[in-house]
Amino acid sequence: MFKRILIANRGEIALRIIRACHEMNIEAVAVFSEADRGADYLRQTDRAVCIGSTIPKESYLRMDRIIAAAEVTGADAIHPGYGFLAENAQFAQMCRDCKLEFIGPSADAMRKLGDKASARQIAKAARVPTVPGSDGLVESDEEAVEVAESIGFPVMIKASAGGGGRGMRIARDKTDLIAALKQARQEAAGAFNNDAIYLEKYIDQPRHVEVQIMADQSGAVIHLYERDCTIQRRHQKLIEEAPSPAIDSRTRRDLCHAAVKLAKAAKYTTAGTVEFLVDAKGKFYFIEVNARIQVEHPVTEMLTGIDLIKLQIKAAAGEPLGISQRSVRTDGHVIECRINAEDPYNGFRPCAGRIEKFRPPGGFGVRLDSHVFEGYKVSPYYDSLVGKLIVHQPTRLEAIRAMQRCLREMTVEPIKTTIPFHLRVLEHPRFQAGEIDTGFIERTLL
Ligand code: MV4
Repeated sequence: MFKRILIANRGEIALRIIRACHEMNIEAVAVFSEADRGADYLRQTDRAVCIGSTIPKESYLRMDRIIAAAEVTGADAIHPGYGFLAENAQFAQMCRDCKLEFIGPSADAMRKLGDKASARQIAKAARVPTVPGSDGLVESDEEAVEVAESIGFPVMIKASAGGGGRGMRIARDKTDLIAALKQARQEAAGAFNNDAIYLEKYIDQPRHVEVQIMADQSGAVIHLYERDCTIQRRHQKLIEEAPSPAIDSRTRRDLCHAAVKLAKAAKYTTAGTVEFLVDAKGKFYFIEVNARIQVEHPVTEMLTGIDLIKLQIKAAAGEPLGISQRSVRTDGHVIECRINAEDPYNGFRPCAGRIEKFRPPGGFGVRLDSHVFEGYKVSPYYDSLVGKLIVHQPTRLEAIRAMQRCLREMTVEPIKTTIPFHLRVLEHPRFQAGEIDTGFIERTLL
């Protein structure tokens, strides 16, 4: 097992990883930017090293400084958390070249899955259902028209280097398609330095359901069931829950089995998430893989009673998972609300500033993953997450009620937060009935 892990991240996820390390008797080394100097969570670490100025490019994205910090502190592994360098295959390779274990999959698996057209082909070859579309990249306008006419309009043009909703465009007919292809290529070239694109049939009003997987280095892969992340705004998730209210037990079995098949085909190791779209009929289609631990991982932890960060570290250290698929059981229903420092009445504009009053909620089945406290200054330079509120109850209705109670109990002042918006979603009859799709927020509440 590792002796000392360097955490190449900040905020709530850094604290989450520090806690897991200490429970495993592993020392935790933090890196921090000038903006995070003096932050409370840094006091929980055994060492903390400043790696640069406030802007991410000069600190949390500086691979050279992070590796240097690991070397001078004698760390034997690096945990990237989510965001920043978590899905950077070059960084993963650099760590391993420096004899530092990167807590994540191999650089090779990351590259193959990070390229969406390539991930689609791996899925197809493994007989995992994919959205009907092009066989790999589309190389010309003629090919795009041919594919679109065979699958039928509307179609979605996606950047192969994109993901998470970046670099997508809908085309409703042939004229639309020609113009959209050009724009999509230009955008992709600008945003990702890669103009490769592929085509998919447009799925109308889908739900977003993802499967948590964990794989050790001997080829054993388990799934830890699904999370439903359909409640999003502009590709930012707001609420996640499990089990998904949208799928029956047969679909669940097939979905989870598909995710495991894909992970095996890609020789995936450690923690990952396989994303699917679920259409109005309940049919599912693979869309992409997230090669990291995700923000919403606590939903699965509460549902299964399994600490995913500890399991991820174990897998990265080359140990067997020690958990069989049969022993993964789910219990009740879990809902998570992301509490962001944003003004929901003003286009979700980020609201940085000092938290003067902070009262966390509590009670039965309540978990708050947060690094903030009274006196904490929310920085405008980083994502605006101030905490994740997770409730665990026997049924979905009880979970909704408990979440409403917690959101009313919680106080974060004077900065604006998404708390009142969450209350509006939770009280909506359509949300309560589980009748939602990815357009719900925009159509119903904005
Ligand atoms: C789609 C789609 C409809 N049809 N692909 C957006 C995020 C990225 N992971 C995939 N996304 C979508 N891909 C096809 N072929 C609709 C979306 C989509 C979406 C997906 C999940 C959650 C929220 C969404 C919001 C808008 C669009």
